[in-house]
Amino acid sequence: MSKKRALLTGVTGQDGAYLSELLLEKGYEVHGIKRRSSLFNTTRIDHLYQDPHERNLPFFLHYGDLTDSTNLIRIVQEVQPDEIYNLGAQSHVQVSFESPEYTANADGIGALRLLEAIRFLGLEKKTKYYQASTSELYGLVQEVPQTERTPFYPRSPYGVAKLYAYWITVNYREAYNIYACNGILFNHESPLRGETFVTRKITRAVAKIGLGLQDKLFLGNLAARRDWGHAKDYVEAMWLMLQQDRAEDYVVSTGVETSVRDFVRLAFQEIGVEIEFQGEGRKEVGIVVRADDPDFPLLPGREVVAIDPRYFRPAEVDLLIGDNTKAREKLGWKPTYDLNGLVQEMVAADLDLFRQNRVLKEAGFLVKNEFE
Ligand code: NDP
Ligand code: GDR
Repeated sequence: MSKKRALLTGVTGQDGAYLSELLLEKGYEVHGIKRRSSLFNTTRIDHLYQDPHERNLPFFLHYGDLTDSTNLIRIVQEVQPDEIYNLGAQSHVQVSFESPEYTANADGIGALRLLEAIRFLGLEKKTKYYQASTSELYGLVQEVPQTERTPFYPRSPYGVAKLYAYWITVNYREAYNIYACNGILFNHESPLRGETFVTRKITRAVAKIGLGLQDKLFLGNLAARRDWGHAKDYVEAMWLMLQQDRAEDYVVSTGVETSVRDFVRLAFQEIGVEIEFQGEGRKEVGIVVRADDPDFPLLPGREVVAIDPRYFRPAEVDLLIGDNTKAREKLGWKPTYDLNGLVQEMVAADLDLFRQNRVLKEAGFLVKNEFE
């Protein structure tokens, strides 16, 4: 039997990298769409992509963009995928307030373009479609925990764009009988997480503060609560959704919520540092109480966390926590990482990264920008 063929948008992102690995392990031929960039943007997948002349993994990259219909149609026609995973997006909530129209185009209409490509090319019976939907659809809390039936109330241009993508996926399933699913994924993180999302920003800062490369970590809303899982677990759920008899939508979450403030505490604990938060509102600060590990000798009383109002959002999502009962029961999926395991892996990876950079710096080979 010939290999199953998958086409991924967002292949250069966090989830694209983990999902590519998973699909290659499962024997798929994997095709990814990457954007043209003036700098290399394939760091997360370089270990999978080899020189075409030496290739041994069935992993192929195509230039493209979710805002470009003709390009998407051509790639879908060439690849004739059994499965499309639409992971590409302007995925940063705060940035969506700065670039709302672009976010709507890529994140909302992008999904429509792919679904139309399936229909236009007559692939309705062949090609299954996964839409990267999000807990940001719930936005302003209507119900706790959130399930597949909880009403949506998005709170950002990103959330609103993803709401369109969610419903157009449902609509093409019902109107044209396309096997199309929404994975309503809650926040998922990893050492590959983009540096400006809050978890990675925290673990990078903890590593750099511990190694004496940064003074302080500036954050926005410390009270926000999220349900954080590991990306490696969540890409497994994406794949499972496309292997069922019927296309349906699923919440994927851990069912445990934690505040940003507690995530900071946990991350500092990984380097043996206990911190305490003092003060209120925009004056709140995180102070070192104790530092047990001689490798990270932070002085008690030192202020290592402070608030910078620029990181507050025009409209905030206060609390997200998902009920993953349906995914557990119907997909047989469950998370294998808990929050401690996730934080441990992320801090350890960032310590490795910045230790290497420190060695390079001391030897006079500073990698530019890596300390920024
Ligand atoms: P990332 O931000 O890490 O990756 C996004 C990917 O989309 C990158 O490959 C990026 O390319 C690509 N991309 C951005 N704009 C376009 C465009 N116009 N055309 C084509 N590709 C584009 O996101 P994640 O991997 O974390 O998330 C994957 C998907 O899941 C996203 O759709 C996100 O919105 C959604 N999601 C994520 C959750 C999470 O917690 N991680 C939770 C729920 C949903 P480049 O590398 O060139 O920037
Ligand atoms: P989110 O993730 O908005 O949930 O979207 P992010 O990590 O950006 O924010 C989580 C919460 O932390 C608060 N916060 C800060 N956030 C950032 N980025 N930087 C800060 O300095 C900071 N300080 C506090 C935020 O206000 C927020 O409440 C992510 C993305 O991956 C989306 O694509 C995805 O759909 C959702 O998760 C589920």
